[in-house]
Amino acid sequence: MKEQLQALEQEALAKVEAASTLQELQDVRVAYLGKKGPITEVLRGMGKLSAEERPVIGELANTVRGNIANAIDEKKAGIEAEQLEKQLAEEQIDVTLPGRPVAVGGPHLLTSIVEEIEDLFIGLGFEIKEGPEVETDYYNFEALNLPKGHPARDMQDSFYITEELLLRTHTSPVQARTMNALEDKRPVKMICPGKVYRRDTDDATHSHQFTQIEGLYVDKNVRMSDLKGVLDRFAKQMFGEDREIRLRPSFFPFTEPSVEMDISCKVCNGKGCSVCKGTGWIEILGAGMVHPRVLEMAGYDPKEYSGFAFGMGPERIAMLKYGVDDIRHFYTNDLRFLKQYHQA
Ligand code: 2U9
Repeated sequence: MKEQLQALEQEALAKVEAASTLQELQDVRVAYLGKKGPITEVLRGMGKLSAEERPVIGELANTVRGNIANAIDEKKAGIEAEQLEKQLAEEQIDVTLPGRPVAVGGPHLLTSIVEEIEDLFIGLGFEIKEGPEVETDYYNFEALNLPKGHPARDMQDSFYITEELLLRTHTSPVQARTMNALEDKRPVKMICPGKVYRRDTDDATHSHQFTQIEGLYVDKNVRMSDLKGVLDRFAKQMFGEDREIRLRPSFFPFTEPSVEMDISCKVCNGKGCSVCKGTGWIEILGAGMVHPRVLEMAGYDPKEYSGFAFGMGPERIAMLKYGVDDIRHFYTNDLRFLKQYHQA
């Protein structure tokens, strides 16, 4: 039995030595020291031994078991140290390497243009107001002198949600709401930038969703000359101090009289070219004196108060200012387009 135990020890120690992974080591531990292992087996047969032999074999069996366990522990520590070393070598960080560049975004061209226009009008004393994109029929149309049956209210032109609710087709309801909400009918001097929606087929110059900036100034004695002065400042600050403006008669249901404003073409300086289609002028925005009925519906006495209003499309302003040839560029988010307009 003594030889048997010594042979087992040699065999187990050789397997421990040969093990190269923690799993192999664990297998050796189970095979030799486990409940069903050969050493346990030997100990079980001790009953058959003589009284003199029993303590000797018992002690030897414990020694053998201890030696194997120690060898396993030692080998385990060795394998673990090796693995740690390997892992540390693999995960080594070279702190002297330069960092990877982080891609930094920038404002969208449309955002920049809207902010530029906002800053310009804040400088002229206008406040910025915003309102809901889902509007009532009343504020989107009725309050703006677009009574039921008016062609602009056509289901074909607007995104209706219910009979009474629709996606706003312009930002004008924000002005109507602002005037209406004032109990004491104070002067109003505001611009409202925001998204608007129309049932249009998208092409190079049309989008079913686009942006508007509208302005309103209501006070006592507001005149057409005030409108002209504000628009002239806007045109010069936006497109260059050497720009001229001209106002042409037009029609909008919410203004009377109504005008459209052109600026002199920057490309040809008014001589006529392909950009201005030979006219020397480029249309920029619409405007007019607020219709007395619109003032009245908002609770302002048109005999006491008057006002001017204007509306423009920032996409169009950006297209003219930066030579963008397709309105869809603003909405398809091609980085090759957008990156051209990021300031460093
Ligand atoms: C109130 C009273 C009057 C807003 C106005 C325009 C003229 C205009 C268009 C320009 C191009 C819209 O972006 S566009 O498609 N707008 O020409 N808008 S006057 O007049 C108002 C608004 C609110 C209470």
